[in-house]
Amino acid sequence: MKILVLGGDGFCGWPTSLHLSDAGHDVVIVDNLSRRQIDVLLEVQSLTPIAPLSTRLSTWHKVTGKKIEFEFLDLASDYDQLVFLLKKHKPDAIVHFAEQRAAPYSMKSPKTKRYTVNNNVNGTHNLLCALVESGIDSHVVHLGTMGVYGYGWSGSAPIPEGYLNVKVDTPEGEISREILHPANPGSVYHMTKTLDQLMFAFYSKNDNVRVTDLHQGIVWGTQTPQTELDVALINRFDYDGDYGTVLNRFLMEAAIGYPLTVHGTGGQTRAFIHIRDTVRCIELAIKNPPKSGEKPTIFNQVTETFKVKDLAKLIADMTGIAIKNVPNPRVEAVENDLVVDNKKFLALGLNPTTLSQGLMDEIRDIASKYVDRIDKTKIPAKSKWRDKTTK
Ligand code: NAD
Ligand code: USQ
Repeated sequence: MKILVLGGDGFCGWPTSLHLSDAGHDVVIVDNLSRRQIDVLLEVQSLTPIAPLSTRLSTWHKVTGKKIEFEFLDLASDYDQLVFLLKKHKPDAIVHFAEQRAAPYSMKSPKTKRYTVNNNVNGTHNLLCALVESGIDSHVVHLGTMGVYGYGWSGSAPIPEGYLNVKVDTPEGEISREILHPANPGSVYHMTKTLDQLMFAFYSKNDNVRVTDLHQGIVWGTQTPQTELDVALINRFDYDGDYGTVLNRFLMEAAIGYPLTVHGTGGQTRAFIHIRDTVRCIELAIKNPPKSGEKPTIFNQVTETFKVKDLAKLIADMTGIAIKNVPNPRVEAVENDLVVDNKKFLALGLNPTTLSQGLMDEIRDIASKYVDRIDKTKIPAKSKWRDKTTK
């Protein structure tokens, strides 16, 4: 298949591009390299030494003989170029990762809030609009988030895969309906993902665009079999207070003996998936597209759920590192339970990597190896959800 990977230079996009290329697909990466630019602005760098994209691509060619093309394009603003690109490549599938994905960064300032909305909402809408204008019938596989649902407001009822069956009282009696699960975002970033899913619902209904929306949990780990083939193929690892996600931050902190930064009580339960499973799920989604005219297919792309404090305890027990409960910069529930239905990927053959299998390897092979690259001043999470002057 011909596959465009939008955001193919990023943490999930790079290993996915290699995985799909390795599986024999003809892959084209589309990216504006904004993630690398944000690192420059934040004066931080990936814990792992990531190579420039041209080096990544030439190394992949040298090591495997396979070619991945690159198109530099800003999805949120280069609309005419996008239409041209779709007509040129006529992709069978488009994997859409190209969004600003950090909740803390999205809450940092009015500027980053507006950037996140403009970038993410315009990017997704441009893609859908350009597909209709170009007449190209590609299957869009979008990376959404578990955070569109909120985290566990339905108590012990598992969060379904996208749609909820509800009963509606009418004068003629009760009727049953299937609706998109109510949106309950916890940050400006998560809000953009709830807007994405409305755009998908509209464009699939109105224009028969075929969409799969993957509501993914927090991705942990770094490497896949393909990124391990050469050091120039290494994946990025974000550890800073804006882009570092909780489990990878704890692994980095354990490697340098920095007390594990648990926000508040650590009673927040979240869903997780290893990067190796992310790339497999995306391939499974590409192989199982919805039919033209069908509503978007939604998968919950998660393999396990954990409370933050239990993750910290697990790593503290393994390494002897202390835990430090720091004031929570976010507005979020002090404690929540989270039960998630993930039957669809399991039914398609996903064999999940569990946390216990990879934690120590990750500390040894990645976090400890690159400790010299860590700037400790970048570890604290400083982006606050609410200004001190507001209630
Ligand atoms: P990332 O920031 O590492 O990668 C995103 C890539 O998209 C970057 O290479 C960036 O340069 C590019 N990009 C951003 N805006 C663009 C634009 N307007 N035009 C072209 N390229 C653009 O993020 P990631 O961790 O790889 O996440 C990828 C997707 O998966 C995101 O949409 C994110 O919301 C979703 N997701 C990530 C996680 C996670 O834990 N990392 C979990 C759930 C969902
Ligand atoms: N947390 C800590 N200590 C830390 C960092 C985070 O206790 O040092 C806590 C946070 O307060 C939060 C939880 O850990 O309760 C998760 O935070 P996170 O930064 O790991 O994850 P989040 O902000 O939810 O975002 C990440 C990705 C995002 C993706 C989302 C999936 O950055 O792109 O959409 O995970 S999900 O969480 O399932 O919505």
